[in-house]
Amino acid sequence: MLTGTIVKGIGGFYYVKTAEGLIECRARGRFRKDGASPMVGDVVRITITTEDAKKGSVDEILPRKNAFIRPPVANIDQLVVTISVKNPESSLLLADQLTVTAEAAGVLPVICINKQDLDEKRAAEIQKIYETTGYTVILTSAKDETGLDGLKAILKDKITALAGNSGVGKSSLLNRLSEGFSLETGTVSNKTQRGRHTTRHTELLELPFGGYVFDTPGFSSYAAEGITAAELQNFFPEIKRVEEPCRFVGCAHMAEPGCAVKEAMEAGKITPERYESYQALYQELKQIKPWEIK
Ligand SMILES: Nc1nc2c(ncn2[C@@H]2O[C@H](COP(=O)(O)OP(=O)(O)OP(=O)(O)O)[C@@H](O)[C@H]2O)c(=O)[nH]1
Ligand SMILES: [Mg+2]
Ligand SMILES: [Zn+2]
Repeated sequence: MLTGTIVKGIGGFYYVKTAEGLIECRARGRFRKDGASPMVGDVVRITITTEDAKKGSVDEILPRKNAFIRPPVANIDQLVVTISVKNPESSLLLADQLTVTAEAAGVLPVICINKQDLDEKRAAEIQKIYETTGYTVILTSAKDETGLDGLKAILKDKITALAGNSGVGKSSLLNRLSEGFSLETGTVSNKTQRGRHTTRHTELLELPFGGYVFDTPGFSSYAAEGITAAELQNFFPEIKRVEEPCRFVGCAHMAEPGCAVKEAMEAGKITPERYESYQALYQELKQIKPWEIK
């Protein structure tokens, strides 16, 4: 029996990196029945099934540290939330769906503002918005190769997933980090200002300077999974830091009178953009019935 890590999964095949090399595996039937199918990032036990020792079967998934549906990854140390300054237009709501998803799983988000070359001023504005969260914020340009040392320092010796909507430049950034990477990159449509969903499958890559990184496909939404509207405030660090109590116990910080969170926003401790994301996500989570929460 061999142990390894799933680095890619395509069409029912899982590519498992082991001490004996890369083995193409099928999952055993019972995974499908249990509903716990293997994910990229899973540490698994496999059995070799062919004489040339190139193929095998996944027999067991070892306990996960964490697992996400969007992006579809398991066992990460941190999530790099990638935002583009423009082309495609920066979607802070999408970014905040990701920071909340990470926080809810106990994973630290890092904010990467890419395509800095396209609009320095807007890049600085987005940087300011995220500085109030306390998260590490970096500015990059995969085109001009700026900010890459900062990105490397964040990725070094950790297991990181790069996430963000299609076209923000996740694969382009990774291609700049190693001579050995040749990830496919796409274009952004001039007409719709959308990426083309170039990366179709999550892939786990080994960094030449230590650590591992997942390139993931971009999605148009990252619905925060498995949390309730009432819990949402715990996943906005700048809201959690508000010490003054609201007038009403159990205040949802939506539009109640005497809301300390609203006051903190007016005092500049929370940005209007993040507060807006909180409110939009709260509304969204409120629609979910309790029995729909996993
Ligand atoms: N100007 C500029 N263009 C960039 C930068 N980074 C990426 N691009 C361009 O943006 C487009 C999309 O880049 P990708 O790396 O494919 O984006 P992605 O996030 O991997 O997208 P998906 O795989 O579809 O999720 C390509 O045309 C890149 O050349 C940057 O820093 N500046
Ligand atoms: Mg990509
Ligand atoms: Zn309140």
